[in-house]
Amino acid sequence: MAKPAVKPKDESVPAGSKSPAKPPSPGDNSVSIDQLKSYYRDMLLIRRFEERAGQLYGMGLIGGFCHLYIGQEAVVVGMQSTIEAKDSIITSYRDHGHMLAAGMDPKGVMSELTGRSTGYSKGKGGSMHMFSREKNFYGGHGIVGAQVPIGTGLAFVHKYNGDKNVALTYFGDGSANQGQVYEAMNMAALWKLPVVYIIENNRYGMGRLRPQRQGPLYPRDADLSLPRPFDERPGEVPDQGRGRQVSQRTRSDRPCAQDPARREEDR
Ligand SMILES: Cc1ncc(C[n+]2csc(CCOP(=O)(O)OP(=O)(O)O)c2C)c(N)n1
Ligand SMILES: [Mg+2]
Repeated sequence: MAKPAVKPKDESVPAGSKSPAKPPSPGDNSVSIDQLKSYYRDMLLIRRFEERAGQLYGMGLIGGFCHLYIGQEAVVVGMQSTIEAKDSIITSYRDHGHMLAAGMDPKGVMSELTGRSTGYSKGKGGSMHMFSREKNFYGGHGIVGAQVPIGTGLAFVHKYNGDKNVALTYFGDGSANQGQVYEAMNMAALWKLPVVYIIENNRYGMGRLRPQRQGPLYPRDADLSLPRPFDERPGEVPDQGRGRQVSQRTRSDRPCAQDPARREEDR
């Protein structure tokens, strides 16, 4: 098996553009071979990192929880490629891939997993509790859905400061029914906050298959007039153009147009 391409620690490299490939310009949905290769390398780094973390966990060298991101690599690499260095990122406890995609040092993440003082939280946080102000990565949250109001708060800060940055807020399909998720989304809609909510639908709530009858994962309430430009389905090839469109529209503080077809479908 190929050795993971561990990149040298370089905190000056911005999140989402750490790869050598030139980031695409706004409105340009084409993807070059170099970009595809760099996305593939980023996904492979996450996969190899997680395989190794799984091994170390099995050997008892990682204490506490260790939630792997195997199979979901394309979600975070795709979305990170649509944002800029100062944009904020926040996610759930399944966070190793997000940290690597944000440009955090794999050695720092692995050190944290194995409880070393050289880890991102000095070895005291473990898998679910790592942060990097330099990479604008705000965790790593073990309470299901807790990162959604916090991510919405990060978006409030961006709006308040007028810095034109966005907050990417990732959460799982098993969190989508939480009350705090809807409360946060309601405030985001009312205040037109620059937040992009990404539901990572792996069809599981941790280890339990989520019942299909749960219904749609996105807001169902007509009063919650959030823009909902697209929803990805498991196995669908991530479309960077659409991802970029969402990030850019959110950044420019112009809510996306409602999708009347989708609204009709919900009735
Ligand atoms: C508030 C709260 N309730 C319950 C739990 C227990 N719990 C841990 S993971 C999980 C399921 C989360 O599923 P999802 O958001 O889809 O994440 P996935 O594991 O699929 O990535 C639950 C209910 C928790 N951590 N926090
Ligand atoms: Mg899930």
